[in-house]
Amino acid sequence: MSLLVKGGTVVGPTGIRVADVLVEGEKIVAVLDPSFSPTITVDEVLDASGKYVIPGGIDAHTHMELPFGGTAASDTFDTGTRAAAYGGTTTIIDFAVQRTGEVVQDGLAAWHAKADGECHIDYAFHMILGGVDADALKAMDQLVTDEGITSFKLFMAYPGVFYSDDGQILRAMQTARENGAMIMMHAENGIAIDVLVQQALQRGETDPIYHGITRPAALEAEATNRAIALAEVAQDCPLYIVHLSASQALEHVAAARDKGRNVFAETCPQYLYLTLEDQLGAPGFEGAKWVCSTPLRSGKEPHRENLWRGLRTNDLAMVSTDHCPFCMKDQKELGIGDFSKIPNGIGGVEHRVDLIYQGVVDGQLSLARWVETIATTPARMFGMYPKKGIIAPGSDADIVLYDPSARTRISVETHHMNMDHSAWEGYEIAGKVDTVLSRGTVIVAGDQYYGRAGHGQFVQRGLSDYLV
Ligand code: DUC
Ligand code: ZN
Ligand code: ZN
Repeated sequence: MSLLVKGGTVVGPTGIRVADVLVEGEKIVAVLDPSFSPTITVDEVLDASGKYVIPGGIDAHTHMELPFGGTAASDTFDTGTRAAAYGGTTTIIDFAVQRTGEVVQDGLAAWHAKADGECHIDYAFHMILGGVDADALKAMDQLVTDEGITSFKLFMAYPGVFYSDDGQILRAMQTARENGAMIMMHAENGIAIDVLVQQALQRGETDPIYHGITRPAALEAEATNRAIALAEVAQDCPLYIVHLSASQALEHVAAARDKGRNVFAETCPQYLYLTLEDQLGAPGFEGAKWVCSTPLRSGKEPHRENLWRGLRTNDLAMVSTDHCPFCMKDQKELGIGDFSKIPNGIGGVEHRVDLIYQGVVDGQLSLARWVETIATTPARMFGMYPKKGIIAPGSDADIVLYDPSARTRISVETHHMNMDHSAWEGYEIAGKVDTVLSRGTVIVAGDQYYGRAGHGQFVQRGLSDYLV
């Protein structure tokens, strides 16, 4: 089966130009000057005139079906990857979990069992290490060598759940420095946060907004700085800070990068647009919709402006969602009367490509940087480039036709995630995902969905392109 994506504006790391994209089977085979195309015979032509032709989005931070906070994230691999496809994301990297006391490989096998045959788009895994011990350190080597899993998430937060102490973190970093893996860090000082949470509850401060107030920016910054120091001691082990939300944490990342360190960070759409006061502080229990960690930050401080600037300057490498959806009913409601029992997470896998495109419309990012932050850099950061993340001969034909003249209005009434609310209700985007191809197959065309569970394949990843 051959297909020509014709007349669109191809956006990528080598420039922005009108070009035709020739697809054979699952691969891109040529990016052609339009004057060549009339000589080519194909089975199907997709008219892309007036549209941007971009590599399919890569969301490098999702939590489908994650058991967490006394419940489980409400999107399955089936519903979550279908929603992602609608939103122009054609690859996710989800977090497989090793719980404390569990064999790492067993945790991985459990995640494969959840995802196998269920995904509408391609998928890969990072591994959460919930118990760093001698066996887990050995398992890191095995996962890098044999399983295509080259990044490991550790938590400085959540004592008693996923928490690693500094000694465990250092050992994992030393192992990663040897085998080339990336250490991903949830950087919040969870021991201090737990004290603040207990004190708040004793004062009767139980509303959702206290989730944010008890996780101050200073404790994200402190943990970020500590992680950077530990990585330095581990011979500059590659370190990637996840869901960075606070300016003060960004300053530590920027300072380390200025010194040439192997330090990277992502942020998420929620931290670029939403605030502690407006969302987490919504009346009654409403704010529970936006309980996530790291938390939304105060709109009275310049966090959002600084995060957009960080994306421009590459101190923030990319944007992921930390998609971890919970319904209000029976899930977020677990925390009525006690914010610390609200399951942490926001669902957004469907909206990342649009929300960051709105940054282009608002003058925050260039068109090229949009594509870098949502597709190309995630592919390079996590060892999938150039299979993914670029429109180029030899790459998978994961292609999005994006229509800058159409609009998207986000609502629970129209989204495809398995959630009973939207964290983005009423948001309007001046652009729209028009057509989505996954490995050469059209899975979204306008409002029509042609994808299927089981189309998505597991991607074995290599080491990061950014390793020194
Ligand atoms: N933060 C969240 O908000 N949800 C899942 C895990 C995490 O670190
Ligand atoms: Zn986290
Ligand atoms: Zn997460």
